[in-house]
Amino acid sequence: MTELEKCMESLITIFHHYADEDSDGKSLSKKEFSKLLETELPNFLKSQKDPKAVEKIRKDLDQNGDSKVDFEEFMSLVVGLSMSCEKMFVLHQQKKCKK
Ligand SMILES: [Ca+2]
Ligand SMILES: [Ca+2]
Repeated sequence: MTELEKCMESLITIFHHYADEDSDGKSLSKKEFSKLLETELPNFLKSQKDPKAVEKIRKDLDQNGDSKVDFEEFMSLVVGLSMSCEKMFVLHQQKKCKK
């Protein structure tokens, strides 16, 4: 498999690892979502100073308002975070070049 294919597989595996904990394997309940964030994105959570950050993020992601996060909604978190990371990466590269 290529690197990109591996990344996509990881996203799916990680989502289901947490989503399958209760009887509804298609989406992350509040509990499953908090656990996923705490375990898989600890650095991102540390950067959020608001203690209700997880709750806020979940509400923002929940497009269809069923208070669960499905794969599509989870992907918008991954995409959003990846885009901010990419900006940091580019800034970092530019700094390196100037030296
Ligand atoms: Ca679930
Ligand atoms: Ca939802």
